[in-house]
Amino acid sequence: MRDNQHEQLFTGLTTEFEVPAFTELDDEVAATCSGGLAPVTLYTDPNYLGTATDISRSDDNVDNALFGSGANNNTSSIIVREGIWKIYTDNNYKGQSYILEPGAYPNAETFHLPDNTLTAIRRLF
Ligand SMILES: [Ca+2]
Ligand SMILES: [Ca+2]
Repeated sequence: MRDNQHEQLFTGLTTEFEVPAFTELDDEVAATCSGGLAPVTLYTDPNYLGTATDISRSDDNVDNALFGSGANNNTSSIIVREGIWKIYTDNNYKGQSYILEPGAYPNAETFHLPDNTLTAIRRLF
């Protein structure tokens, strides 16, 4: 995605929080997913499979703080249980980004970063 396209997307999201692709996190999904009850769980495979990494606070490089988790540059699905979070392709909250609200994001298309690129995540609210 080009930078100006991204800026347009970001502006639209921050003003209206229109996130067309994500699905509501229902009890059935929550009950079948691995991982704990952290605000966010990152999964290395689509559909909440693979290695789960619980995120409880902002992290400018998921590879540093969660060494061995496999989340860095391998996240392919995400569950957000609470809060508004922004995800980034690069460390220190840089690169492409996308804002997530509570919900279930079963693949990279739904969280709008290229697959296997997520490196940083910041809680906004
Ligand atoms: Ca992956
Ligand atoms: Ca990355």
